[in-house]
Amino acid sequence: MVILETECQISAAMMLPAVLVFLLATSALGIPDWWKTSVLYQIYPRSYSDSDGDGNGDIRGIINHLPYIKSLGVGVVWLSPIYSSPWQDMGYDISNFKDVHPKYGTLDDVKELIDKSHQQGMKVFMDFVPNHSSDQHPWFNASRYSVGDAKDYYVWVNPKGYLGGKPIPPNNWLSNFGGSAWEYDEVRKQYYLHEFGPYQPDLNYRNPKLVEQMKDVLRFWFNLGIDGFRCDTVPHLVEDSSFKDEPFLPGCTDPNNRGCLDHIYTENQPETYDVLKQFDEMIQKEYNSTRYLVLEVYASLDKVIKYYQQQSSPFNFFLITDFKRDSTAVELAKVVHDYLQSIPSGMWPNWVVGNHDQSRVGTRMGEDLIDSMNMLILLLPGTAVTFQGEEIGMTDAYIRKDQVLDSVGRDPQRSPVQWDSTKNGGFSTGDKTWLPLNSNYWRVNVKAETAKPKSHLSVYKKTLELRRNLKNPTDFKVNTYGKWVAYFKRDSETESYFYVINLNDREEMIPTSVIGASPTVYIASENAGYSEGNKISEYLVLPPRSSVVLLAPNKMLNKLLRSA
Ligand SMILES: *[C@@H]1O[C@H](CO)[C@@H](O)[C@H](O)[C@H]1NC(C)=O
Ligand SMILES: *[C@@H]1O[C@H](CO)[C@@H](O)[C@H](O)[C@H]1NC(C)=O
Ligand SMILES: CC(=O)N[C@H]1CO[C@H](CO)[C@@H](O)[C@@H]1O
Ligand SMILES: [Ca+2]
Ligand SMILES: [Ca+2]
Repeated sequence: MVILETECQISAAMMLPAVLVFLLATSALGIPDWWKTSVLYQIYPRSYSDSDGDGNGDIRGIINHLPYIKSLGVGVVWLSPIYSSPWQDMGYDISNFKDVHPKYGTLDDVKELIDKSHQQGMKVFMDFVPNHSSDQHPWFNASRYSVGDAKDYYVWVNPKGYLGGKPIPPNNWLSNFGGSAWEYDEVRKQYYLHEFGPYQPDLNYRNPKLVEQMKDVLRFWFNLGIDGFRCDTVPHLVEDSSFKDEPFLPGCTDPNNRGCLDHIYTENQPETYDVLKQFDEMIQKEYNSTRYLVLEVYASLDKVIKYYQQQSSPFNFFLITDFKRDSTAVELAKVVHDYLQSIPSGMWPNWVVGNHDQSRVGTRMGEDLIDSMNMLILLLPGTAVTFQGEEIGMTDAYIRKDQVLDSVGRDPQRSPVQWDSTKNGGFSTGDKTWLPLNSNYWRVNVKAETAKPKSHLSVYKKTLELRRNLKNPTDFKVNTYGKWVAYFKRDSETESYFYVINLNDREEMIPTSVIGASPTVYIASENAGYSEGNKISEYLVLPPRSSVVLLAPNKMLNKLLRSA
C-alpha cells in the first residue's frame, strides 16, 4: 500500500527491523553543503570524449562537454586518475603524483577544467591513489638503491630464508590481482610488498616523511583549485608490522586463493584510520574544512562506518554488494535501513550503484531496472553517485579476446561514452579507439535520448531536478508492500512524492487508497506504462521491474493551510 508514515503499516512491517527512524542531523560542522546536496558524477577520462582523434579521451574532451554535464544537474565531477603513468593498471599506477599524463593534456588544461567548472557552479574531484605508486616512480628507483629519504618510502622486508639459494617470501600474503603480494628485488636483496600488481609497490605509511609527501600531493591539487578527492582502495593503506601469516578462513585451505585468507594483517588496520585522521586534520586546519574526501572501502558495514570523519565519508557500496538482480523489496529495504541506521550522528549518507570496476547497472541488474536504479539513488536521502553513461543507460560492451586490456575483466564497463550515432558514437574521430564502443550506440546515445520526449536521460534529469526541491527528511523509512514492492516518501516545501518500485517479474497492483486524494504520476520509468500527469485512482498497476514517482498533496501542509 502507498501510505503516509503514521497510517496503517500492516503489510510487511513484521519483516522489517523494528526501529526505522532515521534522523539526518540538521547541520554537521565541517561537511560542506555542496557535498550534501550534490550528485557526484564519475568521469573515466580515457573513455569520456576524445578531442584530438587519437582514440583516447582527454581533458579537452571533458571541457567541451561541460555544458552537457551541467545540464544533467550534477554538482561534483570526479575524474578517475589522469596522472603520469605507464598505464599498466589504467592510471592506478602513478609515476608522478603531481603531473598529468600527456595523453590527457597538461596541468594548464586541468586548471582550465577546474575554473570553467567553478564558473558553472560545479566542484571538481580527482582520484587520489595513496596505497602505492608505479614501480617507475623515481621514489621507487631511489628506494631500490637505498638513496636518500625514499629508502624507506616502500615496504621492504628480508626473505624468510633461502631454499636452494632462492629467496622465500616473508609470509603468505596474496595480491588482489593474484599470486604472492611480495616481489624480490635483486638490487636491494629484499622483498617489496605489492597489494596489487608487482608494478604497484605499496607505500610505507609508517614513515612520517612519506606521509608528509602524500599530504603535499593533496596540497598541490587543492592549491590548484581541486575541491576534494576520491581515495582509492583505502583499507589497504597500512599493514601490520609483524608480517605474520594471515590465517585461513574456516573450511578454506587454498594457499593461492586470496579469498581464503582472513585479512587481519593487511586490511583496515588501526594505523590506516590514523593516517586518514591526519589527512582530515590537515583539511580542517589548512583549508578551513572547505575540501572533502570520499573513500573507496569495500568491507563489512561496521568497518566501513568507522571510516567516517569530519571531512570524509566512505562510499556506500551496499546497493552493489548486497542488492542483486534477484533481491526482493524486503531485502532492498533492509540494505537501506541497515546502512542509514549505522551512520554516526551528524554524518552524511551516500549511494553508489556503479563505477569502472563493476558491471554496468543495465547488465548487472537487467535493462528493465536502469531508470528505477537511477531514480532510487537520486531520491534516497544523501549524496548520490553516477558513473558516466549510466544516465543514458549504457550497458557493458562486448570485448573480443584480441581487444582485452584489463587482466581482471573490467574492460566492458569502461567502453567509451556514446554521444551520438555517428562514427565511434561521436566519442572520437580516430580510426581506432582505445577500447571498442558498445555496438548499440546507434540507438543508445546522448543525442537520440535528448531528442526523445521519454528516455533514460529524460527520466534521469527530471528526477535530479525533483531531488533539488526535496527537504532533508527528519525521519525516513522504506516501506514494503508484499515481497516485491518497495516505496518511500519524500517531501518538498509544498508536496509529497512517493517513489514506488516493483522488483517482481510480474505485474503488481498496489491500492492507493491510503494516500487520500488520488495521486498523479510525476515521473515514470520508461517501462512503467504510465505517462507523466496520469491520475491514479484505486490501484497503481506497475509492470515487472518498473517504478514511478507519484505526486500527492502534502496532507500536513493542507491541514495547516486549512487551520490558518
Ligand atoms: C636509479 O637509481 C640509480 C642509483 O641512484 C641510478 O644510477 C639510476 O640511473 C636510476 N635509474 C633510473 C631509471 O632513474
Ligand atoms: C572558515 O570558514 C568559516 C565558515 O565558513 C568562516 O566563517 C571563516 O571566515 C573561515 N576562516 C578563514 C580563515 O577563512
Ligand atoms: C573502484 C576502484 O577504483 N578500484 C581500484 C582499486 O585499486 C586498484 C589498484 O589501484 C585499481 O585497479 C582499481 O581500479
Ligand atoms: Ca585524445
Ligand atoms: Ca598498503
